[in-house]
Amino acid sequence: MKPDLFEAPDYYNLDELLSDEHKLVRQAARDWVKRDVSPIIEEYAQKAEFPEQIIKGLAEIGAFGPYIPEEYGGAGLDQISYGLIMQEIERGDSGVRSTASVQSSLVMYPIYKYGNEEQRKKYLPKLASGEWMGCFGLTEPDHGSNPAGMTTSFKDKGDHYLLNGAKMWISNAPFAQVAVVWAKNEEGRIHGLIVERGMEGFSTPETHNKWSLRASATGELIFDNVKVPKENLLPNKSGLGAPLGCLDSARYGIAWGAIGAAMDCYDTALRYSKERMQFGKPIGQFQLQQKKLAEMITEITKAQLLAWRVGVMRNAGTATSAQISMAKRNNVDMAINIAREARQILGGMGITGEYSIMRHSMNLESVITYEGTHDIHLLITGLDITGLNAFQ
Ligand code: TGC
Ligand code: FAD
Repeated sequence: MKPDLFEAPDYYNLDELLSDEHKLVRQAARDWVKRDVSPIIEEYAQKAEFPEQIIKGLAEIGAFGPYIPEEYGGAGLDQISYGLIMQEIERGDSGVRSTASVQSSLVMYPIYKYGNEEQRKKYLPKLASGEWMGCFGLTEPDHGSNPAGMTTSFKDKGDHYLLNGAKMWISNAPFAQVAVVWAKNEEGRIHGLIVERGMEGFSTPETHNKWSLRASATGELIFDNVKVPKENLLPNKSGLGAPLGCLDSARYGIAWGAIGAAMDCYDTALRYSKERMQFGKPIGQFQLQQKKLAEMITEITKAQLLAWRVGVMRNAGTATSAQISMAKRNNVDMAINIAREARQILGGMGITGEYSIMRHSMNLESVITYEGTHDIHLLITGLDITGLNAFQ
């Protein structure tokens, strides 16, 4: 792969909206991606393997629990810093950002928000340091967009719960020590349970043959009469709103992360367009290529403003789920379109692993599907503005 020459675009001087702390946090993440991710990521994506050696670095840049209070091992940062960290990581690779998103928003967040003090103290510091990795089990083979229909269930057996069922498409599953699993009790109410690797009847087979997110490990969670200690139930929230509340946090991170992937594609294509000569001119001098590049920077700038504004509202505690959905949907769509256009600017070279664009493009096919598909987020906006439910 070519050396990482990335220079971040900032067409509207949006840095003026950031504090010194935001810029420091971003710089640390950016430096780390250049040093520890860019040189190895193509090779790991090609061999479809998660680079476990990056876990320590992710913890050091504050990517595990950026907004979790420091007393639990988190970085105690605000939502803009969290977003900027996700942007920088996904600039390197969406799969690496997935690992961080899941650990922070889908494992640490529910334990922090819905767990008791004992659970927070037991799990959060180890998850923040990367000593333990976590995964989040909501999706099932027959219930993806409609998680309310889940069939994974648990029964109260007096001194423990007995868990049965299966989850599918679970990021980090093959190596996670801890799984936050959503399952129904005997009354059909959804609860979160912390399941640990090593519990009898719990297995995590890896999902192979992915053409997308190849540097992220994906797997299933199988529960065959797993005895879960009663103290592993998250006591402070139940119902579908509990897992969906975690998704708000992760979807917000993705809205920023997608900007990173788009920036990387744009920056690569811009540089290439000034170096690649055809018909005696740099291809960037042709209007057709300029149109692509000009539209890319316009869309990136709009996406940056959207993400920043949602971040401000999240800091104030006023962002609605529907507002977050709009940002996730818009920004991922923006990134996938930019990846496609940028790939064309590179001609044949664009399909090779010499450049990051094709990898981003393939990764974004997962990003536009997980955490709620492109369609589902549109329907969330539709419901919000009309008051009419078009899901069912
Ligand atoms: P609905 O009746 O609308 O809602 C049920 C209850 O949940 C509440 N709620 C929310 N709460 C917090 N945050 C949200 N975003 C919420 N959305 C809804 C709602 O108020 C209600 O509460 P209550 O108290 O009245 O019961 O539920 P529905 O069954 O009609 O479904 C709505 C729908 C389709 C929008 C929802 O199911 C959905 O978002 N589906 C998409 C599923 C999804 O996003 N799955 C993601 C799995 S995790 C993942 O992909 C990780 S990838 C990670 C990585 O690698 O980065
Ligand atoms: P389906 O729900 O079957 O949807 C298929 C198509 O139908 C989509 O186009 C969808 O938009 C459309 N559709 C569905 N319902 C409607 C409707 N009401 N109206 C109109 N169109 C509709 N899940 C986890 O729980 N944890 C994870 O860590 C995780 N990681 C993932 C990693 C990867 C790489 C991938 C690909 C997925 C991951 N997921 C995870 C699962 C992901 O959240 C689901 O794939 C996603 O929610 C969609 O579900 P589905 O794949 O079952 O598609």
